[in-house]
Amino acid sequence: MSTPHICSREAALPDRLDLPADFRWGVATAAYQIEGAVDEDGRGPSVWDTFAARPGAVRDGHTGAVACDHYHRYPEDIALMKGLGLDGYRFSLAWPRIQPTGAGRVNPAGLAFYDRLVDDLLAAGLTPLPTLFHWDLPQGLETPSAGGSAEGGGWLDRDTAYRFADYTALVADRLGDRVPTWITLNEPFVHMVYGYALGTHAPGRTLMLDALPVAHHQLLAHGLAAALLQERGLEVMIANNLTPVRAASSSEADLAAADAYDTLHNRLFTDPLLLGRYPDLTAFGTGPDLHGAVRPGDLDLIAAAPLSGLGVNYYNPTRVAAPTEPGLPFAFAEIPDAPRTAFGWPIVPDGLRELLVGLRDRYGTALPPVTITENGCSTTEGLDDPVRISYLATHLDALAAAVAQGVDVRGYFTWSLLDNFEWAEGLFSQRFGLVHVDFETQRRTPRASYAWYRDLIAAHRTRRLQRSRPRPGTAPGV
Ligand code: IFM
Repeated sequence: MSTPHICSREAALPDRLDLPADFRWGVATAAYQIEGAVDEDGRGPSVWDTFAARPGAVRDGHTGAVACDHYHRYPEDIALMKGLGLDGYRFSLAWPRIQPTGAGRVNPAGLAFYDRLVDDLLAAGLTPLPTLFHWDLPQGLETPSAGGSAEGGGWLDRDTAYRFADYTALVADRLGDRVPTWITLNEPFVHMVYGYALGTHAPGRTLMLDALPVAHHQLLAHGLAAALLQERGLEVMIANNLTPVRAASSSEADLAAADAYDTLHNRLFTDPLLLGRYPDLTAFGTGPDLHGAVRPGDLDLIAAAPLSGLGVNYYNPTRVAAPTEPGLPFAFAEIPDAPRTAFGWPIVPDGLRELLVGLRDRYGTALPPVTITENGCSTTEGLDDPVRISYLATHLDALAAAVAQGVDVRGYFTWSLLDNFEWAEGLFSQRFGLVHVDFETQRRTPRASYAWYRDLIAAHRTRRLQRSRPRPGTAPGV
């Protein structure tokens, strides 16, 4: 006698193709990580040029001076994207290429580069999704010239938010006729922590909790820029690195530590954007004014411009325990039994579902549609990269599970198209690309994951067509 099936097809977990018909597929990159050409055509220096030149700041002394030479090779890179059959391409604009000192004078050659890029993307059938700031602040704003504000430079200085707004307006005026949706900032949490609290990224400040005003000034910049974009009829998103936070145990102390970390990593940015207020930051030694950075009206401005989408960059969950030493109100704990990427990051695909469902449960109707603006892994594999394929496949299954649980997710942009300059890790050690880059010759070679992603997109598109075709017997005249 055969065993009865206990799991019908209908009851099976959704798979990675069970995504809405209009779901958008893409890849993501960032200017300093791929462009190179840092001294060409009038580009000014960025804080990353300065930081990478410091002995010991970046592994093996690498810099982004050449990176993937995308500035010259972008037609080849667009052809690679076209080969994937993508809907869109998320990239960032280098502010110092457009305004060499971060204020005032505009560099026509810098704008012209992004003009060409946008035109060529559109010609290849790809929707451009630019990010206005992905960490390469013009050096001129970090070290203001005489007469500039002396609050500390960069994002410690409130004035940087207003300079960002000026830059946004001029770029939107140039490209807004062809670019419908804009991402203001990439990962303001990571930029604040690594750039200003710990000093492992540019500009290399080690302020610990005194870095908190950086969060507010970035959010203020977002709010000012969002208003300008919306005045021009453009859609606005912001991309942050978010993580589901797990307590190491159900003890009160561990739960409190997990709550504190969740507040710092996730709610510090998402609450003001979606709810118009900061979470309780007393565990971090400040009130809701973030060490005096918040001025009347700022929060209204930050929340005023409705987001057309929230960009979520997901890499892994974070496990947290009560601190064992004075200082921060949490300590990091290992995630047991998880496989790891080359970076050592735990691979936990279900963390993506957990994060998305958690966001929906926390913010309810205040949560705009979500797009996964980054997800991917670094591996030590060569051209054959089954670990990357499995990472992408399992994370997309988790995404489909979140959609099945009612979360409105509109797209997925994998990090990254190319191996690239991975910040403090330099060029060679953390390879995230669907396409391998030989940094000596700049030869690009698609990995197995490139073909896998291309086929997945094609399969989803076929399903899309099948779904949009009228069912037999229902079409008019049949
Ligand atoms: O390379 C980075 C990217 O710039 C921001 N998000 C995480 C990626 C991998 O570390």
